Amino acid sequence: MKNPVKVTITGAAGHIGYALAFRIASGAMFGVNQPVILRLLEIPQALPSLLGVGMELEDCALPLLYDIVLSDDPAIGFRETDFAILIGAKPRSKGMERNDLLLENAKIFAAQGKSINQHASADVRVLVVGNPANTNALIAMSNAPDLQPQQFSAMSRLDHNRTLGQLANKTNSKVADIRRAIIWGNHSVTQYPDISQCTINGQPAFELVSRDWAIDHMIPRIQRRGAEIIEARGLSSAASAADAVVNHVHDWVLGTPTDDWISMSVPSDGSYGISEGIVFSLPVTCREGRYEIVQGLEIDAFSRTRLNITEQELLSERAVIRDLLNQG
Ligand code: NAX
Repeated sequence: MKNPVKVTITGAAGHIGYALAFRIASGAMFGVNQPVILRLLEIPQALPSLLGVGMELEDCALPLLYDIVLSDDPAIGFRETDFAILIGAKPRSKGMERNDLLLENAKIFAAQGKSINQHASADVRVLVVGNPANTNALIAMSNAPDLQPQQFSAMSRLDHNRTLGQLANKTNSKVADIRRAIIWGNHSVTQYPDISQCTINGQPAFELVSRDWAIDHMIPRIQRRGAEIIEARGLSSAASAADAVVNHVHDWVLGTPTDDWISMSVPSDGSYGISEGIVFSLPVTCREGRYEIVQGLEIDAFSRTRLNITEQELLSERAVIRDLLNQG
């Protein structure tokens, strides 16, 4: 057996954390030959519940799970960790304005960025899930000056998977036969789910569905899928979000298939004319634990308009939390 990888989950007693921990510990993220140590981090009020999660993990007697650390201290939670999955965030409460939510979360992610910088493995990979995920990732990254920006990402894989699901459903095809979906931009209602590059069994998606269907039905549905789930379940997406976390980290570490790419929110490097200094969802391929932004895709006038809208939203989010950037 290999040496265990250490994985920190913040907000581990929450809905997504609860759905995620067991999947990581059973081998879904890194494969069935890779042992793991889980470092589960919570706020003090949630420690009793976290203790219960720890007990259940123990009761699974999972052969790959070498150790479980439960803590409310980031210095312990992030100690020498290889993967930091930042799920814990402040939810929007009644009467809270969007900017208040941004600022409240900015404080959490600035502190966590500093702590990761100080305590995590030098090669740590960070995935931010807690909303507003893209801007939280930007804050964490800019508060970790000893780490490379490329070690930070935010999750748009759930939106990517939702796009595959919708397209498979509409075309009566299998998800496994679809390639090259893209989520551009922010994990929010301005995101742009793009199927213009998609193929289904090698055939361009736009030979099987109309552009009008994509514009009038698919795009708005993906953009508002989170709300649709809440309406149906009375709770927000948890299992599907945990599954997307597994997919995101799995592909980042173990690589993407040769004929496909995935969507990851990563620090913009100016590709596709997107401003640098924001965390933007883009198509990427992964090899040997590193991602590379797919280059050279054609951006038509419709796509450009959509890219601009979501870019502007991220720039305005950044303006709200500007004071918390580069505090490292
Ligand atoms: P829950 O409220 O069930 O759980 C959040 C947990 O985080 C709680 O147990 C809380 O005690 C803990 N927490 C809060 N602040 C913390 C801190 N500073 N350190 C450690 N733990 C802390 O929410 P859940 O349904 O699990 O969702 C978590 C986050 O994921 C939310 O911000 C949500 O909006 C976001 N989502 C992001 C998605 C994405 O695709 N990027 C999709 C799913 C989800 O909506």
